[in-house]
Amino acid sequence: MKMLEGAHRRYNPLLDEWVLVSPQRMQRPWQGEVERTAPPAPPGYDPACYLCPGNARVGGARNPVYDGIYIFDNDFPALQAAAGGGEVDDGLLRAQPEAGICRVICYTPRHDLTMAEMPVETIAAVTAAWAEETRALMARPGIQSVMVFENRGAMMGSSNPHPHGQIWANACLPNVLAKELEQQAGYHERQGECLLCNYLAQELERGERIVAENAGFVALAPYWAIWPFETLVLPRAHQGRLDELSAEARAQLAEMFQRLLAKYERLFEAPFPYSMGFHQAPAAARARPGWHLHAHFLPPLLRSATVRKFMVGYELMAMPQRDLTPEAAAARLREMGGG
Ligand code: H2U
Ligand code: ZN
Repeated sequence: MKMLEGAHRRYNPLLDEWVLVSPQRMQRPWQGEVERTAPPAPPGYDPACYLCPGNARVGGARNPVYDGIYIFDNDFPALQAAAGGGEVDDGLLRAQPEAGICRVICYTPRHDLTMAEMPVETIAAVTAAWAEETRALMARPGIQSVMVFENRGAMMGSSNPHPHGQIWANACLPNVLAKELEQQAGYHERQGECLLCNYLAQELERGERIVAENAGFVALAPYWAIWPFETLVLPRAHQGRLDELSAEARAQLAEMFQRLLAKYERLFEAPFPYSMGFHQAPAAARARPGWHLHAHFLPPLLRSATVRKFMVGYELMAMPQRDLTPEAAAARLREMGGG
């Protein structure tokens, strides 16, 4: 396939949006420069951490002395089960109550581990908990979608290094899921095939953006990636939701996450900041059969753990732009070992 060497835009079929790519600005190869600011390793248990076993939370509750995974309702939830108050529908001024549930999931009692450092069995237990939460929350009346996500590192606004993620379940469809639904369902209605199954087949054939593969999952730098080292993790089989994965597939997902995160840590030579989230099929009837489960990893970093990319100026006002091509980013991540 042709590789465009000058400024060009690439199409994101999941969002029906374009990204500006300017490879001519990256003439020089990767210099491997690293500004080391590795913070001191945190302790295994931190008496001041609101997520460690046995500790008091900010909201007043106390965590049990848990020894596996611990999940609780967020003490400061952005969504509330009983949102009320009626609608505002006044010309261009519109508002609707938004009901939902926010949960916090601690992956392990160990305060000091990153997911890259956890045994694959521990990550597999986390994938089982994500699946169970998805099943239980989707079964609640009125819930449209369950978003499993993680903010890691102070740069992404996560104040606490304790390995944890969040789960938000909404009664309305969040913006990004609404766009992905339109795109995936629309593609399936037109072509009679799955957008991401077809995309994955094309990427596997080309190979140049593949980062890692195992029997069940593929991690790749999407053709239309916005963030320098953005990746997409896809099941090879057409699956819609986390709770539809077999135990074997969940173990494969855990292995893929461990491998991908270890690559990122080697690339940046430090535990690195990122946002990760699963896009799983919402309850809407239109979501099936076109929706293909996937996870996005969006690290804000450019060259090292301290050089970040900001989405500002033209990117904030017009469209996202990148210099490093996704092909070059995938090659860097592939080189980081662990295949
Ligand atoms: P991050 O994943 O961005 O670090 O956020 C942690 C969440 O933990 C955040 O949503 C919640 C915050 O509301 N939290 C509690 O539920 N209880 C606490 O005692 C502190 C933080
Ligand atoms: Zn802790």
